[in-house]
Amino acid sequence: MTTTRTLPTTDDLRARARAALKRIGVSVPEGTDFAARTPITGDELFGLAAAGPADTEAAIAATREAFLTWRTTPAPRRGELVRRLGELLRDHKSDLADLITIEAGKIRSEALGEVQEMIDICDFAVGLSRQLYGRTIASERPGHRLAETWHPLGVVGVISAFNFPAAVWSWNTAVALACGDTVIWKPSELTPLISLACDRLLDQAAEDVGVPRDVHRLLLGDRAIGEQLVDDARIALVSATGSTRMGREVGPRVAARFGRSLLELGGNNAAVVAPSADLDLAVQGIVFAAAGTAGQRCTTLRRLIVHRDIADTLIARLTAAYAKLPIGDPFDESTLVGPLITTKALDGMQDALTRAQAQGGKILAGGGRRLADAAPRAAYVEPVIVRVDEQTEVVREETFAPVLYVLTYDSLAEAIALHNDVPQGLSSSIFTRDQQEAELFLSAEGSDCGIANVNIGTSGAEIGGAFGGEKETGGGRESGSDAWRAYMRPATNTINYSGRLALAQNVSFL
Ligand code: UN1
Repeated sequence: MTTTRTLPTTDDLRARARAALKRIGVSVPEGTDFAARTPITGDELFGLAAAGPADTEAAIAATREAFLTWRTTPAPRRGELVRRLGELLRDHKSDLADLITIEAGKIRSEALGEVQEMIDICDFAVGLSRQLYGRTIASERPGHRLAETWHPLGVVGVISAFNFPAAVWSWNTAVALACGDTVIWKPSELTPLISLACDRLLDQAAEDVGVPRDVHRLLLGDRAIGEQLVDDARIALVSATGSTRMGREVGPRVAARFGRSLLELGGNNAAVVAPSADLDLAVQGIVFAAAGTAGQRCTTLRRLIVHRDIADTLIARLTAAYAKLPIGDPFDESTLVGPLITTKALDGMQDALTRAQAQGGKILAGGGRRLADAAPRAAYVEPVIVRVDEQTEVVREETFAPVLYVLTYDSLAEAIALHNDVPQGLSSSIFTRDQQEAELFLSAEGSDCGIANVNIGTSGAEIGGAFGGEKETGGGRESGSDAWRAYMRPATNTINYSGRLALAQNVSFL
């Protein structure tokens, strides 16, 4: 594995962030409550002010008030706001990507990809604003019509994670606004600058199309804000992305007040590689899914289930590919693996590797730390491949780092059983040229995940499909397809135009 020799200085990164924020129209933040920092050097960039309980209360009251008029604004008119947001995202694509790289450490091409994902969901939501279809249903009574009408839900609280600091906000916000909801956003404390930039652009879009500013609010700060949103009955839907541990708290608390939650939690995604697989394609797909984004996607490939006959060949090709992965400065065009978000994430990875070895695992490639002298407060690591004989405790957990566990199988039934034998159920894939195997993997007795792919890795989903997963992943679906229904409430209407009262189920009364 090669390492970039130099890293930008924290001063360079601060200047670059300041310039991007300025072009977007955000004045450089000031405050002392917490700091924006960069994983590229591990240093602080700017001090920031955090929202307190009174700010959160004011945001809830304002977005609730705005909802009362937004819900009756015609949906295609609501779509105009989202269209304008999409235009502004296009105009500022490069600056937004800079902020994502500076705060989340993504390599340039993945940061640009994240902004593209935002642009794409805006396009999708503009179309959606003319397609919030309900059904008509055949009534059992003469002279009656049954219909289903979809109404806006209320204020949506969006709690998002550091790893897709902008795209996950946009999936929720673009769709929620088109659906007639208003939005409060509580981003990760690790990515406040990109949040300020997105908030500013949505403000600008609202001003440009003549929509009240209070259709959305941003609240920067710690988990107390999230807790206030979770417990407040005026927040109709809490859409939360993060760890299963976080979801275990959010889900029951929202349910206790009969609110709705949409949970997008941990994954432990696997790929099955069958004997007929095209290995060139499989190697490329596996390396991107396992080592890309430094293993910090919820869709990252964490388990490889390889047929015994091709295991040695595939492992040799993967270790050779891993040996060439350029690690380092995410702004350097040749880098493929940027930093982990914090040294705490590095500790988590090292702990997982120690446990994996104690549980019988053997490290086949990578696992070392890089650039520790140049940037002791940053966390650059070599993506690692660990051979395991069974799915021990550590293999069944999500470690948010580039750790790929490799297991072997003899029959497809065994591969599918191994595949599904983890608590999480987000994304999955099979590499095969055998159509029967592929169809079986996608069938009801195949993968139990919300996303199941053939001849492509587990990560990098398009926005057009619904995104989310089962079991401890939380069951939520966001972005495309009919995920919009989570942001609206259906009303069933019975309309009697017969002039007589006819009761259903032939009931007679009076
Ligand atoms: C996430 O990691 O929370 O499918 C989202 C993907 C991206 C989204 C990942 N489109 O990898």
